[in-house]
Amino acid sequence: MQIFVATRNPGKRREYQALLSDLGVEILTPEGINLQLEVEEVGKTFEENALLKAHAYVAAAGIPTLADDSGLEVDALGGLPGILSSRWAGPTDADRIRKLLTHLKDVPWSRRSGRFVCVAALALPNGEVVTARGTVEGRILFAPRGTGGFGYDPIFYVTEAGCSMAELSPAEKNRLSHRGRALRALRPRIKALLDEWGDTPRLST
Ligand code: ITT
Repeated sequence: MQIFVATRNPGKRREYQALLSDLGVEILTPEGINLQLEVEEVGKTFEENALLKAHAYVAAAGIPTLADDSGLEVDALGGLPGILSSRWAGPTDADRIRKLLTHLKDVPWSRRSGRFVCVAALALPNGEVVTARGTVEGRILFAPRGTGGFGYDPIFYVTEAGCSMAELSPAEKNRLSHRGRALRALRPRIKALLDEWGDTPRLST
């Protein structure tokens, strides 16, 4: 079976490749099938935006499609950047990290709590769609630590790991992360699909 991993973010794509690797599915990406799609993320929640992406991409690709909307909620900022995580500063990860650290410069460790959130959506060409949410709790560090992952990982201290997200190996990040948790919740559905869609027409790459 082929699954279309509908993200333009290479960091997310790497993680999905590892998270799906044991299922024996072929992973297609927007670059791989030369699909350029601009999905306006006009939803007010991670769920709404994940559905917008999944529906738009499944209509274009015509095969089971996985998309996610994710981001970092910071309690001292009333949940920002949240669904705006990729857009509130930019265009680079360094720009976004700098903006967040500037906003939090006078906030003490005890009030730097937050969480990564991921809502993953699996959409089928017949219109069926299922979503799952994963979160991981932590605190925003005062300065970046570590070189792994992507995005805000270097400034996110993962409470249950005792280090930054960027100090975890890729496998450890996938075990603890919001994305890993959301995808594990979707796995039974993906496995069921392997039976339902196993020998449907494939996209050539
Ligand atoms: P697609 O919409 O094409 O998937 P995107 O990067 O724009 O790519 P989002 O709209 O979901 O995706 O924005 C998510 C942003 O939240 C992402 O760009 C990072 O800045 C941040 N983010 C999400 N997951 C993250 C993670 O695991 N580690 C670090 N930062 C993350």
